[in-house]
Amino acid sequence: MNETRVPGSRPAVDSGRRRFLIEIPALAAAMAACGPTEVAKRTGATDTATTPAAETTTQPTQNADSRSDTSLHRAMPATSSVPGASPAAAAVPFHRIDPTLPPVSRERVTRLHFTVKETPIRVRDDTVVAAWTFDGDIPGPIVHVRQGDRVEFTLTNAGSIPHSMDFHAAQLDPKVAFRSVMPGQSISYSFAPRYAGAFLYHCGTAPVLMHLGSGMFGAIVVDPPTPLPRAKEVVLVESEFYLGAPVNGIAPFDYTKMLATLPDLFAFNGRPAQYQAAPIHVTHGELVRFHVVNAGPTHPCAFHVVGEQFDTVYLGAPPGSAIHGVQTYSVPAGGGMIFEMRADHPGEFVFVNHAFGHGQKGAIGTLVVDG
Ligand SMILES: [Cu+2]
Repeated sequence: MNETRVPGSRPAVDSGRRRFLIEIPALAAAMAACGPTEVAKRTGATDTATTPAAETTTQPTQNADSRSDTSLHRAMPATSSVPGASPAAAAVPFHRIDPTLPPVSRERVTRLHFTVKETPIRVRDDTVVAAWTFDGDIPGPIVHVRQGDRVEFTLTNAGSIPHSMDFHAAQLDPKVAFRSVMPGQSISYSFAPRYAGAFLYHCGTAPVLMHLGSGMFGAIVVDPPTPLPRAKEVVLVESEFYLGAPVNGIAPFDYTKMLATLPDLFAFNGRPAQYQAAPIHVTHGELVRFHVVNAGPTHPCAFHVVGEQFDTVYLGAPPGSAIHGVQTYSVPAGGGMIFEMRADHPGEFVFVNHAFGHGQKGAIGTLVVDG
């Protein structure tokens, strides 16, 4: 923003949807909190957050992004939307999300540039949602790096309201690195993961429940310095859907329902039951490693494979924190764990959130062990 005003007050000049949004006190406060220049000045050189875009605000430092400021909640839009020209719901195609963990780069520096896109996404044959996304999909791209390697990250906000990025694999001042970025603006920061594991990333703009619950999340997998044994590695990001009545065939995410914490649907990788329709295949005898990240935003994921046991579950950074001979283990909302099993019996094995009301709503899939 390049104007100075008190959070919650009306801007001197604005128009269209932007004006409508900014007249909502919550959004005005959130947008006012996005002036990073003063924040960066105050925080010194302890992190690498920078602001490529020129912003000249003299707004007093705030961070609506990471505080539980309930006053911000009252005037938030109650549902997500996808402003601007968007395809008709019927024209939005379905695609399965490939759960395969991409190979880790040989480079010691990983450069990521994500773009926020507010866009309709077909999550089932009969359901198109008004999603807020990283790079246009739910979940965002799978990131795979090594412990200690540097991640240089840039977020560009091509959406209509402020958004941000909170990497759970990073240890940074959230007021700086995870602050909101205005529409049309970018933010950059870097970090070197201290621990290996399967971590969540998500938008941290207030109210986080609304942004996380509207599709703004993904997984970053951090390998330990000594790689784990070779395996078929898949990433499953569980999430919940709280949907309002469709408008022109597109169902918005519903904040009131998010607060009520009774989801309409669950999913692994953004599509309810997609791996029942198109299972994940592994080879007989193969070690299978599930990186299970729970985006929530609210419920745990009691991860279980019917007819199998986990030889190892890494509760924290592998190879430490391992427990063995596990039937089910809950991944908390905002957490990630690594589950290993040996595919030593051919057949079809259902993996599920064993909180079965949640499994029944879509947190379920099939692992086929080809004989
Ligand atoms: Cu957001």
